[in-house]
Parts: sequence; C-alpha cells; structure tokens
Amino acid sequence: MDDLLTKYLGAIASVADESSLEDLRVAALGKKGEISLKMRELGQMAPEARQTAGAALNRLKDEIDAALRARKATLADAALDERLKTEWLDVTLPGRPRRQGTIHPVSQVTEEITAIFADMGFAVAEGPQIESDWFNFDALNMAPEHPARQEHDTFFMARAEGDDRPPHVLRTHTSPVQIRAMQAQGAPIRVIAPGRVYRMDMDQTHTPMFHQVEGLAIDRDISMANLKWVLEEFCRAFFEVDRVDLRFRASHFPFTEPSAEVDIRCSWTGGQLKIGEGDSWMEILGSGMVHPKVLAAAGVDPAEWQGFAFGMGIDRLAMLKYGIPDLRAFFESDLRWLRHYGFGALDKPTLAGGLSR
Ligand code: 2U9
Repeated sequence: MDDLLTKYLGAIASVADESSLEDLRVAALGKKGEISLKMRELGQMAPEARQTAGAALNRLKDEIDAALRARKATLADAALDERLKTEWLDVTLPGRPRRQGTIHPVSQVTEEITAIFADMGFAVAEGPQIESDWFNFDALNMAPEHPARQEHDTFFMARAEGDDRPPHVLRTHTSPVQIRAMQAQGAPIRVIAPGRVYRMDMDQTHTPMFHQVEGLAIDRDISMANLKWVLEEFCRAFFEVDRVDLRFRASHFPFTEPSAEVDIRCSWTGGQLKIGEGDSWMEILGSGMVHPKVLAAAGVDPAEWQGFAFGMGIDRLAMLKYGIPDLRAFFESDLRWLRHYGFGALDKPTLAGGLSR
C-alpha cells in the first residue's frame, strides 16, 4: 500500500493538465482502477486480515482522492492565469467613437432646457402620457366644445363596450403635469414639465407625437414682469447669445389670462438664422398668467396665489438651434442622421461647462 501511495502521489504531482489528471483518477479510483480492484480482493480475506487491510485501503483511497482534488484546483488556477494572460483587456483605452451611440437632439435640447431652468430654481415634474380628460382638458379651463376636444384632433383611448365614462386621451400638452404638481405640492411652486405630447396632425411641420416643455411659477406676487425676465434669461442661455429681444403679442389660451405669444428678434441671411439681431421676428412660445379657474381646479386658492405659465415646442427649438431642416427625420431612427446631428454621450450640458460644446 505504501508503494501504491508513493506511486500515485508522485504521478499526481507531476501531471501537467486536467485531462491527464482525470486519466490518473480513473486508473486509481475508477470502477476498474487499481485501488478499486484491491478493495474487491478484500472479500477473499479472512475476517481479521480484512478489517486491517480494509481500513488501510480506505485511508489510501482518501489520501489519493485528496491529492487528486488539490492538484485539480492548482491546475485550474494555473489554466485561469494562463487565460488571463492572453485574454487581457486594457480598460484605460478610449472608446471606439464609430461604435458609440449618440444623444438625440431632442434629448440634448431637453437637457439644455432643464439645466437652464434648474439654475433659476425650477424643478422637473413628470406625469403620465395617458391622461383622463379631466386633467388634460377640464382642469385647464378647456370647455367641452373646445376644438381640441373634437374627435379628429386628439387621440382617444378605447373604452370597454358599455362603459360610458369619458375616454382617456394621449395628453395633448404637458399642462396636466403641472395640475398634478400643484395638487401634490400646492403653492408656492416652480416647475417645468418636459415630455412627449400627441396630436392628430401630420405634415411638413407637424408629427403626431412631439415634445413640449412647459413652465409654471406660482407665488403670492408673481407677475408678467417676472415672466418676461425668466423668458429673456432662458433665450439668452439657450441660444448662447449676449442679447436677445423679445416681443410679447396679446393672444388667447383657455388656461391663461392675460395670454401672450412671444416672438424673438432674429435675422435670416443666406439661410442662416441669427438670434438677437436683424429685423425679423420669429414666434417661439406661448405664455400668460395662469387662469384663476385653473388654479382653483388644481386646489390652489386664486385669491392668495398667482403666477405665470409658458409652453414651447422642444423639437422646433432643436431645429432652430442646430440647423436641422426636416422635423420628420427626428423620428425615423436613421443612424446616419443620428451620427450627423447626434451629441456625444458624455458631454452633459451644464451652464458652467457650456451647453452645447
Ligand atoms: C397650467 C396652466 C397654464 C402653458 C402654456 C402655451 C401658452 C403655449 C404652445 C407652444 C408651442 C404649445 O408646443 S406648442 O404647440 N403652448 O402656447 N402653453 S401657456 O400654460 C399652462 C400650463 C399649465 C397649469
């Protein structure tokens, strides 16, 4: 038995790979292995001799088994070390730009707008894209006969047969988000609500889904003067120019009173848009003082609180700022377009670091 032990321990120690080690295991402990055969011989021995020989054989078997396992672990470690040496990866290498995805201009502009308003103390609010007609229309002082509530302007969700409740809608603006924010937080409040909105419209300048950002500031003494300053600050930061000139034109929206559409001074020379100079005016957003009925619907007392709201189209702002000619290309997922107009994934827009560099 001592000879067997010496023989196998020696062989195990000198084996160089896992498959030779397995061959050794079979030769010693396999069904027809040397130790197993010796075990079988025990049957022919006298009982006393069998007891001593049996115990010794079991010890031998255990020792060989332990040596096999230990060697197996050592060989596996060595094999892994070898693999790691050949399959190494330099994690400090720069990314491969051609394989990197890009940030969509709508996402980029949303981040820019968010950074600018965050700097002025506006939080970002979000809400569902499928809304009840109360949040989307009634709370915003839009009467049942308002054109937007007609079948052909808004996407209505289906109701189960026999369910007579008014159907939910795909939100036609992000305004219901501010209603929800006021209900949850009350006044004072300063939020912007960027997000997807849906209208049944499809031509050169309209897509059935587009992106809006709306803003809301409610406090005891907020006025149109605050609105004007906020919008001027926003336009200067967003278009990255030193001066802007805004023109407020009286308008009408059900949810604001008074209401104003806002134009920005610009020039178009050689098809190139310049903001802040020239003799042209371009409409960029709608705004006004939140209607008292809208405040009341959102649970804010209009006798105590007042404030402004505004809304603008993100897709259009992206087209203006980055010279993108066709709105429909925004939603075609064409990789060449995304590579051309997209932004680096790691260039987060901040006011301090530059919005669009
Ligand atoms: C609440 C109260 C009032 C948001 C407003 C506009 C004017 C506006 C358009 C701009 C271009 C929509 O994307 S667009 O077609 N929006 O003209 N939006 S005031 O007024 C609100 C919002 C929420 C609670």
